[in-house]
Amino acid sequence: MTTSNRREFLRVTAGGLTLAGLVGRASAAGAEATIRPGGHDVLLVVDVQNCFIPGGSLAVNGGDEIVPIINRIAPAFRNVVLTQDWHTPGHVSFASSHPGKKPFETVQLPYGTQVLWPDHCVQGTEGAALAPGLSIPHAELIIRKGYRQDVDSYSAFLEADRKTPTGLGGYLRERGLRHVYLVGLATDFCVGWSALDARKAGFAATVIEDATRGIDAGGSLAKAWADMTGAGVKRIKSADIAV
Ligand code: VGL
Ligand code: ZN
Repeated sequence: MTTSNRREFLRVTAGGLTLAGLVGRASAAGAEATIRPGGHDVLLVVDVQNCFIPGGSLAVNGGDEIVPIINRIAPAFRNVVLTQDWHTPGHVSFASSHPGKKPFETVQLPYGTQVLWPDHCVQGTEGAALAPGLSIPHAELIIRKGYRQDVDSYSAFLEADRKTPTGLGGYLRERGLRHVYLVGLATDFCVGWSALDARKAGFAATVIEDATRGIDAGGSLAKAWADMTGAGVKRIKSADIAV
């Protein structure tokens, strides 16, 4: 290293330290947003529907609180896909379709154990509509799921028989979208299952934690986070996204 090179090196290093100090202060104040979504990233907004917010038939606590958070970060994503839970009347996942059964009990179906729910998100009803105030005009696709009478679908990728694709995986792949950022309802069902299936299908997956809320039936929320962490799903906060 020549003397002038060394002087330049020291100057840059000193500058770097000053910058690091500033960044450190910003992050101590909680103001550091490090993630800038790009052309291979997609925001997947799961089931932000009337049924799942307070006042709805399968209300998730605080479900309405995520709407302004999602509205704030959505413009940072060039690509946004929404999902809608979209059941037939008398759907197999409804407790009302199983005489003697109550919501949150289970039944055995040909594809395995099914949790039974209050009637919710019936096709074309007000309950199935997107939550009021959700504002993502540039969203490109709405994937509907759970529309077959005898099969539920928590996941946006694969129905509950675990073999029928919704088409979302193919759509994302064809469009070169590789990293799925998930928000919406509910953390421990549709968001969690979608994140796990995204990983299984070879996508990177990140849940934006404060833009989700859980149902938490019988420890399901802790289990969902453990399963997601084990599968390599990342967990961030909305403040980490540069908007
Ligand atoms: C959901 C239960 C039943 C969800 C949908 O969106 O998480 N949960 N149907
Ligand atoms: Zn459902």
